[in-house]
Amino acid sequence: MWRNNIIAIVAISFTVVGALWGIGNLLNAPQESAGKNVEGVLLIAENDAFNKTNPTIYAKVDTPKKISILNKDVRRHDFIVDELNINTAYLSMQQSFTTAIASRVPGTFEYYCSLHPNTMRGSVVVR
Ligand SMILES: [Cu+2]
Repeated sequence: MWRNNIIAIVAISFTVVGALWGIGNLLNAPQESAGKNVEGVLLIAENDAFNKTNPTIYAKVDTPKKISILNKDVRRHDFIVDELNINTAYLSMQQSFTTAIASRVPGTFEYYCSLHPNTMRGSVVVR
């Protein structure tokens, strides 16, 4: 009798813990959509230019756009967009930094490398 009660309690405990664990997993279910459909841009800093031509980067209002900056030069570069609060800090050779362009307002925002602002400079257009 006593022994049967113990077994019953242990069985109930397992059931309760199992149920709680299951509910916890449901509540914390990973967001399937997160990370999907995120368009990305890769900017390579090389020979004192971004992607050779410092291309204009386009993004949509209220839609974060992933952007990675990779430094392939021996010398350091950074990537700054003051108005969008983007600043990679100095990247040394083969270093990269990934962030997002995000803006709630449309506009044209200047990007540049603070070490070579004359040759590494372009526009981010959010529309
Ligand atoms: Cu630079």
